[in-house]
Amino acid sequence: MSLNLRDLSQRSQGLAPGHRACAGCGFPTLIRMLLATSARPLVVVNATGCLEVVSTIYPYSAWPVPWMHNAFENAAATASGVQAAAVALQRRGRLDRLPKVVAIGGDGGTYDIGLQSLSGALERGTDFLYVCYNNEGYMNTGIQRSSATPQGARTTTTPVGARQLGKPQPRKDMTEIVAAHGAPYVAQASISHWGDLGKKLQKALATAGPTFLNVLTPCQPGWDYPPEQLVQIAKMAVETRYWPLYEVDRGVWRITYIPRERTPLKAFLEMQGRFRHLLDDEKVLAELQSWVDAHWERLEARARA
Ligand SMILES: Cc1ncc(C[n+]2csc(CCOP(=O)(O)OP(=O)(O)O)c2C)c(N)n1
Repeated sequence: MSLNLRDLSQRSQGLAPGHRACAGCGFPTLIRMLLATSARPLVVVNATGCLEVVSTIYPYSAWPVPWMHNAFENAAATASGVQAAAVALQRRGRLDRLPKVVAIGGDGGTYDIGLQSLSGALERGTDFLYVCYNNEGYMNTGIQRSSATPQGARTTTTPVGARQLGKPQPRKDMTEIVAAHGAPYVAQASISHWGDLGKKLQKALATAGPTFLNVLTPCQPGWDYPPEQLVQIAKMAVETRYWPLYEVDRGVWRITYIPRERTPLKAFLEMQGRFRHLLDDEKVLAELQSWVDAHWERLEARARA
């Protein structure tokens, strides 16, 4: 299936208009791309979080495909059960085409609470795609920190004051953790780079076995930016190398977009209120920059190997 803008714009929008995501929210773009790029029927399993809440306010649903809500901690386990059921139904002649099962969770549901069930499904080799829509916090319950929240960010549980400048710890590297399970296709993407995201979705959907996509989807109230700057912020995350775009395809690491210039991390931080308290602190800025540089160098080394 081709991936050009004209074709995409003529395809069904997928997610119905009238979902209740905030203005300036990142994940509706991701969900539309997922639904537009899939060549096979999908069954979606959705962990608790903003996406589930805003797209399925009873008795309405914005989803054009079979969709199941499940508890926070077991999206991947539920997906494994749905996948096994689909195979059994097909074996009995009650299903013509095997659907692709897609589990979707926020970073809280993926990095923290759902990690054990995700790890189990990866280890069992379940044939499914897991998509983490990563807004770097527990946004649905009022902006608490998650292990995906970057160091220095202000959240309600990592406040800014005399004793602490936002979150003390750096974010967990979930993409590497999944890659370490040996899943056949693992990638990091951003809603700002739609072509790259679309290709990764297509690859992940077409690969047998467990596949994983970690997609940066900014959150307007949590990150505190003007809604119309959604795409520019996601783009700046990539340009500053804060959010590298890469894939691990059957163990081969490849950076899929290399920014032409070394844009300082500050350019990403200053677009958002959650980092406002850091902008005059040269020492903290240098620390955060060196964390980004070290991560990028490690990624480059893996891609060269
Ligand atoms: C086991 C469990 N713990 C806590 C909650 C309360 N809860 C509902 S949504 C949510 C935050 C979800 O965060 P994330 O997965 O990052 O998704 P987002 O809200 O950012 O979309 C929490 C803590 C819950 N439903 N179940």
